[in-house]
Amino acid sequence: MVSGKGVVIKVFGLYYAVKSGNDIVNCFLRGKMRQRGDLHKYSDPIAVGDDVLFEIQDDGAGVIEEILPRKNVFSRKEKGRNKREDIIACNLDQIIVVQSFASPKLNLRFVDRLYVRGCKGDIPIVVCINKIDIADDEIIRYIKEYYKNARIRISMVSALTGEGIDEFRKIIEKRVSLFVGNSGVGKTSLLNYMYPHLQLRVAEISRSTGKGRHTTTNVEMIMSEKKTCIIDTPGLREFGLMDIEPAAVGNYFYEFGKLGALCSFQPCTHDHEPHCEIKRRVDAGRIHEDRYVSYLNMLYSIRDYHENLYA
Ligand SMILES: Nc1nc2c(ncn2[C@@H]2O[C@H](COP(=O)(O)OP(=O)(O)OP(=O)(O)O)[C@@H](O)[C@H]2O)c(=O)[nH]1
Ligand SMILES: [Mg+2]
Ligand SMILES: [Zn+2]
Repeated sequence: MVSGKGVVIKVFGLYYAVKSGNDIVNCFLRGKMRQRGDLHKYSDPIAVGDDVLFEIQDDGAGVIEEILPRKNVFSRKEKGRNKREDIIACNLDQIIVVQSFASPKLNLRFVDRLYVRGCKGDIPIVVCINKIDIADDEIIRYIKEYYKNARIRISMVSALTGEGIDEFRKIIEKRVSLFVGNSGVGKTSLLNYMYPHLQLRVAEISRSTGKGRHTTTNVEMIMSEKKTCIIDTPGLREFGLMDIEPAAVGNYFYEFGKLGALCSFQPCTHDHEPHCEIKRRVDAGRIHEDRYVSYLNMLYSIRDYHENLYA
């Protein structure tokens, strides 16, 4: 019996593709692993990015015997008490939130939600805004204004012309990065531009907005040179923030940060309380109003969820 250690690079049904050295071994999971208490809350106990120990049986089939401890887990949970968590990937160095300036339309609230999700899981976030070739100065200025003082790293690039890619490449080199973003923003196109030998499948140029159809259908880890690992995902639309307390949401907005201590009410959620320092700064134009609205949006959806849960 041959045994080995590897990393899960793709999940398909009950099978897992495990990369070990230069080999890819198709494995299934030893039954007892599905019974393990700590993994029971997940819809699938193993995900892309997992380090595993496996054995190859005499009949040639690979069997995963052990999942090694995880550095972190990026998961998604649907609303509802009995829903299990889907792990999207684990053992990440960073999450790259990919957006496009247009087609599909820029969605900074989505970025903000993912940012909070990542912070909560202690995973650094980098924002990459693609298709700068079709951007005008106004939208570029808007994005910079929106995130002023937010301490969020933003890379503006084009997978078509290559603008900004050299700098972006430095961010992902030698790290394990998860690419997330709605369908059509160009996640796979960026990977193809940087690593042309991969020849990953992207949407046809003729497809207009990317809504409703996914070109990438599986989460998959792509290895490239110099220990760079990238995990491409199908367009991700929703993920919950239900495990965050309403009063803690503001802590994830860096530019609100320490100001919260100056609010008269404690704890302050910066929406209805009088003499709120955050609201004062929004009125004075020091925090972007749309970013504040994005905060309120998150606060209300989390609050709604908590209220309905205990109602
Ligand atoms: N103008 C312009 N178009 C781009 C750029 N990058 C990608 N596109 C186009 O955007 C469309 C979608 O690209 P994909 O790479 O398939 O997008 P994706 O994010 O991987 O989408 P899913 O796999 O469905 O999640 C394609 O038609 C690309 O040609 C860019 O930098 N500029
Ligand atoms: Mg894709
Ligand atoms: Zn306040």
